[in-house]
Amino acid sequence: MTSASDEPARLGRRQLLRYAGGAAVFVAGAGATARYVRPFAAGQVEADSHLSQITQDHYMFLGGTDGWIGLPPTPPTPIHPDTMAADKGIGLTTYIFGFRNITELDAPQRALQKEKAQHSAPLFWVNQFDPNDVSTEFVVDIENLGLAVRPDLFDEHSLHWHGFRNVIPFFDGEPTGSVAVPPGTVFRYVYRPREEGTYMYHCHVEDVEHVHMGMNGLVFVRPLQNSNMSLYPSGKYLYNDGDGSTGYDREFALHLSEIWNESHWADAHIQLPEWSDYKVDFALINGRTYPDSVAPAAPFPDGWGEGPTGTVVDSGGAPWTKPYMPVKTDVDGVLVASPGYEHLQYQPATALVRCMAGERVALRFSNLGFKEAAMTVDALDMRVVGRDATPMRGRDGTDTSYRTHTLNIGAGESFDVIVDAPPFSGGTGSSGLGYDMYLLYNRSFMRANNLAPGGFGGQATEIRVYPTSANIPVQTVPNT
Ligand SMILES: [Cu+2]
Repeated sequence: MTSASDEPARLGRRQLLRYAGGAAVFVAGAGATARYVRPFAAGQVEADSHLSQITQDHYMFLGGTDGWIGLPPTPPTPIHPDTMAADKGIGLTTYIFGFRNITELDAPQRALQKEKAQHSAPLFWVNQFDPNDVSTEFVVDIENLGLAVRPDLFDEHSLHWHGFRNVIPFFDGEPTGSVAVPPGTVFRYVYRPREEGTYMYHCHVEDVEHVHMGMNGLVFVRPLQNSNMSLYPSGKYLYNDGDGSTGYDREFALHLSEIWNESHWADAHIQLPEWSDYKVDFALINGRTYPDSVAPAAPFPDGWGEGPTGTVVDSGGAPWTKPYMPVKTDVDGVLVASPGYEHLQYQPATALVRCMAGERVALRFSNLGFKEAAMTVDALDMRVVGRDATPMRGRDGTDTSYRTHTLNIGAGESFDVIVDAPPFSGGTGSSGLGYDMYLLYNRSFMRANNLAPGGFGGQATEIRVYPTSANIPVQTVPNT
């Protein structure tokens, strides 16, 4: 931990000389501070002295590579399912580029994650920057692991935090205006997230291709107001509202993306797609189509599980405090699938919304498909309290929140909504499910099917409202 008084002043000439002999690059950030970032060889992360100052709740390490995901396989066409994926035998269908969370892997494990990307990119969350405590900076390292299926390519990757309003160009990830990360190297991004709300991130290298191929995900910033129990009992808020109006009991991050089969097949088979032919074959939530979207998340890491005092706790009852989703990996550092859902091995996030009657449920939406999504829930109001990481307030503080059944979410837009879970009605219909089910779906029919007969699919998930007697544990991790 460092305090504001420990914060280094502008770099002196001596420091500059010390670093300038290598590949170091210096950046004078906004304001009076300076920070260094430097590319360094893969495997050298542990040796970096700066890392020792970073606490684990403010740090993440992402790997960028290629991989395969499993989407509905029917009806077969020459390009879907991709025969190269089908050969893997667990229901994989589609080639992707993507990110992986490699924070907890050692160097030998990280080296094995080539061709093991996931989609969507790992969900992570950040506390709003506290100007009185520079240790609340958030640090993300990215290692470019290379592309296993396309060794002919030497594509760089980067991290663009979409919507971040005060990023210095050096950390913006747009490769012609700043820098990108070549294969075999690691680059460090440093953020001071001053505006709370829901954002998204993606690779910005050849971005039409890399974003669409899967290098996109959701990131959100928790407000400094959090843990103030006097405005809302849970002490959890979407914004620094000052009045508890954005307080919630449970939160769910729902990231929208799209798959155009032809481009994915073309990248795997050394062909060039014609991007003006773009169309949406599969529309996804958290990297999955319905009903996979309501299938279980990937298993928790060993020693972690669902407990009475927090949704994700270790065997001693301590809650998960790391700033990203807990997922289990095997001895090689590879993602582990839930039993029976082997085709979702590289799509670890669920989009299921689970709550109890009377609770306030926060839904964080972001869209990094190329098309607008009309996300609809017919029987429940969604109260829109934030948009593009901005609270629904006029300049004079006027409340501009509104209620709707449909959110029209354009590409690159985010919405924060709160749903008041209605009283339990005894279970949906005569199904005896034990919960009331409300479908949350894209009302465009072309986005709400799986290119096959068989009813609803595509960009849809379920809101399941249980009776309070269900005693669902207090949530410590989103989407649980
Ligand atoms: Cu990339």
